[in-house]
Amino acid sequence: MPADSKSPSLVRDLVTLQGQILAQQARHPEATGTLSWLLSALSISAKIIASHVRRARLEDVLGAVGSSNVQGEQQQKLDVIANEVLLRTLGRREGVAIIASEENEEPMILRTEKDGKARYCVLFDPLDGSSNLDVCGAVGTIFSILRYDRRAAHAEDSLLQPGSSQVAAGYILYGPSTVFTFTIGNGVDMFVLDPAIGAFVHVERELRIPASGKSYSVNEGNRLGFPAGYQAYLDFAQNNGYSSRYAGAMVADVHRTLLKGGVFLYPPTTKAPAGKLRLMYEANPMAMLVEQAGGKALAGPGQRILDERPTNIHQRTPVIIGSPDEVDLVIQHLQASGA
Ligand code: AHM
Ligand code: MG
Repeated sequence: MPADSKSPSLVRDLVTLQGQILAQQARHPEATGTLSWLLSALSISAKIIASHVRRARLEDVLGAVGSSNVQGEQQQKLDVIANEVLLRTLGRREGVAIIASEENEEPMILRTEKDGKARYCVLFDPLDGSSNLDVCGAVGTIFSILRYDRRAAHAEDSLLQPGSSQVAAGYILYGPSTVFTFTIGNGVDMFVLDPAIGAFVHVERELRIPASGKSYSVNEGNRLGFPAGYQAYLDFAQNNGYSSRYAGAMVADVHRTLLKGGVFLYPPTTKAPAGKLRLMYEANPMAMLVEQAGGKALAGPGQRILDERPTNIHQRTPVIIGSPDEVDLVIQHLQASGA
């Protein structure tokens, strides 16, 4: 029976993550397929981590391991599991030269032969927002891919590139659905895992963030420790009908901001004067995604996150990220207060 607009169809026009990656690769005849292979490793890792997250209570892997990570923060059992999954899955791909994880003090230098096939460094936060796990809240994985610089004097120096050099970046949100969002620098694509067929299905092509949105996302419990400009912005937002939305997991908060508009903030505080979030594992990849979707990502007035020059792979940065009009409003308040 010919399909018409009224008859419901059981067979959707499915584009999977794998299909989309191969289609993008085909548009670049010079491509070797190495990046596609990495993205496919990330998608397999995402499916494995999603299944652990879903079964966490049943597998008795909730709670802390009792150790701290390099940031001095309590590691959850699932932080360790997600880290292992990514290290193993990516570590086997011969295109990967170096892996750096928020959970490991030192990067893993895997393959650095000058004439070898290794071309990329992969950095990730394996399970962002993991303190949400115990209460069945959303968590995520964030990744950033940099080109491996064979000319660097020390292999690790290859990692210390500004975010503007990222080749690809993305996140996986483990929520009511598992969502895979990424960019290779030509727009943002979004996929949702269809558990019935075990594949990520394309749901958004060239996603655009709304130009504005009356919603701010920040841990207001820290408000008294924020610089005056942030407090002035919050006064402005509250006097102008804004909603407050904060999941406590950057992936969930940035995901909502990308779809609905608004601004996500992690300001400097008196306790953490450089902010809490990590430049290379969290801020850079999210900044690339949001800019690719038409948004803005700054650390302060005139400080584009993607232009920050890292000196340490674990360094932190303040984050003001979201709809362009809303980021501008925050910056105006920071400038007015002399911040
Ligand atoms: P994590 O990587 O240790 O999970 O910490 C990062 C998380 C972000 O996902 C979230 O935005 C922020 O920390 C929440 O911090 P806070 O509890 O201070 O609001
Ligand atoms: Mg994190």
